[in-house]
Amino acid sequence: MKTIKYSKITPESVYKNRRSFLKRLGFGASTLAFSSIPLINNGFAKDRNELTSYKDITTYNNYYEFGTSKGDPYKNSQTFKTTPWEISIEGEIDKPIKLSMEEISETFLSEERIYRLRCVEGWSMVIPWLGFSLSDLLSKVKPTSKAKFVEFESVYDPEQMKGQKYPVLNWPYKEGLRIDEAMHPLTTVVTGLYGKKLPNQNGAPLRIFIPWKYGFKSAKAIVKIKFVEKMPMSSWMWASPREYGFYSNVNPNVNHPRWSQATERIIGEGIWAPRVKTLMFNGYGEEVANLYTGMDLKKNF
Ligand SMILES: Nc1nc2c(c(=O)[nH]1)N[C@H]1C(S)=C(S)[C@@H](COP(=O)(O)O)O[C@H]1N2
Ligand SMILES: [Mo]
Repeated sequence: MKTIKYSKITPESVYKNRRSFLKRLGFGASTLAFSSIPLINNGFAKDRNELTSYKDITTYNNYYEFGTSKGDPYKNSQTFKTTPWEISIEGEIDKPIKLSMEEISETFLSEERIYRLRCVEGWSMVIPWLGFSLSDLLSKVKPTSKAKFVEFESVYDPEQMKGQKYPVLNWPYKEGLRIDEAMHPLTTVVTGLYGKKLPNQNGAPLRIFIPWKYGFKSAKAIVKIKFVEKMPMSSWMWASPREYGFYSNVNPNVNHPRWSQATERIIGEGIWAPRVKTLMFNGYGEEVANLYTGMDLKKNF
């Protein structure tokens, strides 16, 4: 299996760090290889936990700033400048701060995190990300009593990002989470993949990844994290509120108005491979279902 091959090329420091992270979450060392993805093989799929190839992860992308076709981000983002880069943390907090990418990499050690990405379009990949919990970063600031949500903002630079010259979305790309969702240990700041620095098309130098939500919640090339009182309006909610809600938890029981969400196609298996069943919360229910106790997830889609 590809995963075993990959573990051989993972730098030891990454693994050591991963182990300590898993300990903190209460996992034993024996669960190391797959602890972050649910071990589910629903019979007709070959192996839904197999890592997607580096090539597929880096050439089949959604990143509308660089075009709306899957191959566009790879083609059009190679010369995108990611240095210098600063992230501003602001809004309803005691002291707003700006952090350079260098400060972030020095302060927070990235570790390997294998998580499944499920796009709202009905395909999925399993990706060996490098990253750290967003809560590590957010716990450095003190939200005011008004703060209820966090809003993420991607970079706005139409000279470098030609897609921003077209009103396909309201630029800059924005997303949002409730504070408890943002503070959940699975919510990840991504800095790399396959043991390497993050490619531009995947959101360099820094993007968010929320394993139990549809891919579009995971904003790329982040420049701002803002604590706010009211539920933020994401770019996709602006574009089509009927189709894209604030929560966007992966949910096989709630269809997109134009298609079913019950199954998904695993990228890399070829177009004839059978689709596999989509799992509630993308398979991370044990970890995150308690965030939504008592909520009607059909209404709060
Ligand atoms: N800034 C920005 N972030 C974005 C997008 C985008 O168009 N712009 N697309 C989203 C969608 S729909 C998906 S599925 C994932 C894809 O991430 P990947 O290319 O790393 O697989 O990024 C999300 N983040
Ligand atoms: Mo997506």
